[in-house]
Amino acid sequence: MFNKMTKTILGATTAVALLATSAVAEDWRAWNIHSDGHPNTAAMDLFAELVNARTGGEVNVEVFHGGVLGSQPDALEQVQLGAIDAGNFNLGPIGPIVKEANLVSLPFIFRDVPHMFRVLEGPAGDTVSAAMADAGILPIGWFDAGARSFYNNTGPINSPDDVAGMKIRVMNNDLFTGMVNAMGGNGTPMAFAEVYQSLSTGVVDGAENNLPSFESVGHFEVAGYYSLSEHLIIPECICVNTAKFEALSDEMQAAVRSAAEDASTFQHALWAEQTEASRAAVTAAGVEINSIADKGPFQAAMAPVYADYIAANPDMEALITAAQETE
Ligand code: GTR
Repeated sequence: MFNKMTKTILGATTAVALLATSAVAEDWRAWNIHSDGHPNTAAMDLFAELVNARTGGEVNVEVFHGGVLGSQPDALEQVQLGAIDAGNFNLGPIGPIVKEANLVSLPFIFRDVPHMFRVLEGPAGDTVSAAMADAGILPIGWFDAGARSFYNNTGPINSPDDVAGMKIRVMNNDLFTGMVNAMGGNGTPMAFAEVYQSLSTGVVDGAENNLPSFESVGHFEVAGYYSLSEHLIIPECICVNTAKFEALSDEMQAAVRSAAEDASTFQHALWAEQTEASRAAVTAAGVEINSIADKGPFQAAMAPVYADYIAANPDMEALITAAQETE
């Protein structure tokens, strides 16, 4: 399926590539935390291929997979500085840099993934995108990252009480630490690359992520219980250093944007497939996946997280209401 979709998309690029002018070529280094076999890696490879083809070689993207260019918070700083040009980023770690991005990192703010995309494509999403662009991190495509759920090596989680007392790794954002702490757990920010080791040595009892990431980096080998709390539905972006993007001609900007859009469409299809494949793979490996009949107590436990957040960021309240009221 990869090949067929890739060929169709590449077939449509020839005409656009002819638009390319003969300006000096530039090389963009792009960050990706994932390795081979993860949908975002295939989508970032397609993005690079399409940019190179559609700009007629005026922009050459090289993607560095596996997080070799650094941790996600460091890489984001590098994008702001222009030392890294682009990448596939999760909006979770963008929240500490761009306040508006925190809208999508509030636990249970979205009803499901389609709701999240409707918000992102509406006025609230425009506000988030504009704030990111102002901070130097311009989103030009949106990836599906499903929903994040808790996993651990002690037993199934069915209520917030089951999280109490557990040390849970979270991404770097105070909202996530607050989320786990509000259930009586101990939210522990840590780089993604350190989670496997920390789970296996008992430095943390659990973590939280979507099924494809839970599988792709082997966390299922060291955490046998995956509980479908689906507490965070955070999108990811293809983001570019704003100044670099704006320095391109209109034609080149359109070519890069269309590459990001097509790579995102491709990613969404792969994501749906991979989520099911990962579910099957981890189950076959002996992981116990449990659904949670009543998520109400988890949502109720988030009341202080929202209250504290809005008290500290009163200007975010309108955006939060707009997202919640989006049909
Ligand atoms: C993954 C996401 C990564 C990274 C990671 C994490 O699902 O794609 O960008 O944020 O989670 O937990 O750090």
